[in-house]
Amino acid sequence: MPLTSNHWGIGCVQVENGRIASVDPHPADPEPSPINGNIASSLNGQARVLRPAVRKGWLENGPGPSTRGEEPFVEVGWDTVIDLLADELKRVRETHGNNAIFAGSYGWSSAGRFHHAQSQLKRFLNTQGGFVRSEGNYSYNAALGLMPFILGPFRKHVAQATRWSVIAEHSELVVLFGGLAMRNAQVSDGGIAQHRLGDNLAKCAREGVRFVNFSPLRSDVLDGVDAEWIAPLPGTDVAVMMGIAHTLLDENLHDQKFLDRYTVGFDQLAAYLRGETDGIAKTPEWAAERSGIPAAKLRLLAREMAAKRTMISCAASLQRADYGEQPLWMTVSLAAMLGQVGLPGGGFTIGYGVNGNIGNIERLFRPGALPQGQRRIPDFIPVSMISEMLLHPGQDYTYLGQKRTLPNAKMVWWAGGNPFHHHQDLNRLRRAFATPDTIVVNEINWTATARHADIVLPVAAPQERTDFGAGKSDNALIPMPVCATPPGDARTEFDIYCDLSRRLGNVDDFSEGLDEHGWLTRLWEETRTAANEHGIQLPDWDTFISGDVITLPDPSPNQVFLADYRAEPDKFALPTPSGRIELHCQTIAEMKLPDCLGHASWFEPRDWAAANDRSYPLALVSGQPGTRLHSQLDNGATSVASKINQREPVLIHPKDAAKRDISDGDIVELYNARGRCLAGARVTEDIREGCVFLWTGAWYDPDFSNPDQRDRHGNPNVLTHDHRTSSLTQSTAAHSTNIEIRLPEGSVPAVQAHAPPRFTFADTSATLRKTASKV
Ligand SMILES: Nc1nc2c(c(=O)[nH]1)N[C@H]1C(S)=C(S)[C@@H](COP(=O)(O)OP(=O)(O)OC[C@H]3O[C@@H](n4cnc5c(=O)[nH]c(N)nc54)[C@H](O)[C@@H]3O)O[C@H]1N2
Ligand SMILES: Nc1nc2c(c(=O)[nH]1)N[C@H]1C(S)=C(S)[C@@H](COP(=O)(O)OP(=O)(O)OC[C@H]3O[C@@H](n4cnc5c(=O)[nH]c(N)nc54)[C@H](O)[C@@H]3O)O[C@H]1N2
Ligand SMILES: [Mo]
Repeated sequence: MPLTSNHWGIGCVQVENGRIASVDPHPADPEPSPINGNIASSLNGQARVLRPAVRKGWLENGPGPSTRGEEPFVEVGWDTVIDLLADELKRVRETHGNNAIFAGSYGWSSAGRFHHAQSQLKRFLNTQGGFVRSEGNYSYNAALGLMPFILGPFRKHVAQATRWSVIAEHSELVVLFGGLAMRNAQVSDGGIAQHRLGDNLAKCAREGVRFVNFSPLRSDVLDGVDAEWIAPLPGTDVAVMMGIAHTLLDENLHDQKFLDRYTVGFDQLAAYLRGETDGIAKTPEWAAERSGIPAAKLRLLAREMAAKRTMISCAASLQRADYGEQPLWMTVSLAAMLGQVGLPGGGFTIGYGVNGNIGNIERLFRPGALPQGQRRIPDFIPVSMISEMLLHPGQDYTYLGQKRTLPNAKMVWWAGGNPFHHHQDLNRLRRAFATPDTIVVNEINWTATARHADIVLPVAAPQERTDFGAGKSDNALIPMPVCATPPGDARTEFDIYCDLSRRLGNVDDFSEGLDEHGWLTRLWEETRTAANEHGIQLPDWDTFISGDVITLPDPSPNQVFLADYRAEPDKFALPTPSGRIELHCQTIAEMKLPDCLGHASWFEPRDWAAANDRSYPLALVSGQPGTRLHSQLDNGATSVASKINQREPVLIHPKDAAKRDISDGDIVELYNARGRCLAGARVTEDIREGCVFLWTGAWYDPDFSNPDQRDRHGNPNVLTHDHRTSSLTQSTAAHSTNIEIRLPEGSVPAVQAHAPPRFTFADTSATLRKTASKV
């Protein structure tokens, strides 16, 4: 049976009548992902983009700002759409220049080293004079920005996370801030051949490691490890950590020798904790007022942490929140005070659980991948400033201490991402998406982003093209032979760009004269050469693509984060200005930012700070869904089976539900000043009182007949704000949102997100006649 690889794991593809019938578990994977259950049903579903489609108004009136998302589409042939695109690219380039093309195109797209959607688009546009890109991500952007100032490059450090096998052997206590959700560990970017976290945590449990989980949701840790569950109000972890740190200081439990040798700036932090700088001592009582966690509990935990070999884990979710830099900085500060950084099973890790491989496995070398070509335009935006850029071109902003200006995008091209899933404040994003002249989206399915485009290109899914998979932190090489032909007129993006660059007169710049097979064998040869350098012989392409997964050795099975720095702090000095861990950072202090000071600091989340009248008393957390990857294949069987009355489930505590007459299974309305959505109530004691949890990724389904364009389906991003964490890193802050919830008035409309958009047969417009005459 042919294999396939996705970000959530490998699978064996069953094909019937030329279409994918199911994707079954691979015997090598001990914990196969149920997300595979979405593939066949979604790819054969009615939301599939089958033909190139153009928004009616764009076809009739040409490019220009317009309210998008409501109008019907006209399906056209490939020749027509290639002409329309070639003409529009030329027009934008000639009238406004290449820096009016925004192709940041953020998103996870699909696994596969060659057909990677963003790489294909960026490579193509680089052969056409370039584009404005985006920098960073929605996942751990505050960490990417902050950590180099205080510790070192985050991506490199997260790859060096202490292994769970080391924790099982050496740790006595693991304190988790934001849990370690098994549902998230299904996923690892680029692919994951074997899910190992469950086994490794079971080993910790057998060794008697104690887990404490600070999290609004009890199920954020594997049941088997029997974690103590402590549920602070979301966004108050910094206060909790400060309460613990204050106790260490107060009871002289901090490791002054470690602080002196390995860190700088502890005195400034200590003065802040004692209240010498702002008059507020960050005592456990002070922390209790903010977080709701009793002071006595924090004191006991502080003593236990100092007495035991303790690993502190800070989930990436904590930094996807207002002032998200602070929990990171405070995690590092607290671990430094305990003095166990660099010891086996001690210290801290930021990002366990953000992908299934962190702390479990690493890759040996980088396999071949499609090169994106030479960058032509230096300009970029921090990725979560998309609405800001479209609504306020020319506006100044600060980022990592630099003053920058937002570009003026006339053409937007998105491939492999779903901003109407991933961005915050979708009503604002709709206003932003009305401003460009032209929006192009390549998609498999009619997502909300495709519906907000002018030109939609139907593309092949991973199982409909030949490729090979290799996760960014995995140890497997996975053959991905083509299993089915793409439906309708859908085709690979490589083919589309070949056609388009041929029409624009420079196809060889893009293809280098190679077809799909030529590229795959080139990238595989690069992979073989890299393997050879590690003494590993890989088979030739034909043998590999018709064979099974190849597993490579783990380069560092006993890894301990920062062990080298602890052993020889001068030889392995950190790449910070001082070469030490910066508990106070002079570089950041000198930026004089109002929202990020020179050391870890407490800021109240914005919605709480603004809420004088408490109209929106519930904290909304919108974490990653266990039944899919973000919004991908949301119309697939596993995802659909989890919905309540067609809506995304929202978890609510029995007391909060009772106050509002809400019963389990009810359709409810979530609302605040930014927007409204419907969802299905799941009443459970697993969620903290005062907090509701709505999974991300239900396809945004605005009801245009409703004055507030209420989302019918349960997408949390109609409620979230799109302010950034701080002016230091400009990162998304989705987890800091307050809402209210009620039973909706009157009857509720059916969800329409999984149906195709409206199609029409526009009269053969001037645009069509113009292009037809050229064919
Ligand atoms: N409220 C809230 N919002 C969040 C988050 C949160 O915690 N809360 N989390 C954030 C995080 S961490 C992330 S990473 C983002 C994720 O945001 P995205 O990465 O944008 O989400 P996906 O649903 O993975 O979108 C990928 C899209 O690419 C399409 N696709 C897949 N393969 C291909 C291909 O080969 N070619 C093309 N052209 N398209 C393809 C899929 O159909 C899908 O629509 O969301 C962020 N948004
Ligand atoms: N199945 C599946 N797995 C995925 C993904 C997916 O879409 N589906 N997405 C992947 C991606 S792109 C990413 S970036 C990672 C994200 O990985 P994380 O950032 O770890 O994931 P989240 O689900 O946002 O948050 C994890 C938990 O943090 C808790 N939490 C939220 N706010 C707070 C808070 O203020 N304090 C505390 N103490 N806890 C809080 C929530 O209870 C939540 O369940 O997941 C990856 N894994
Ligand atoms: Mo992410």
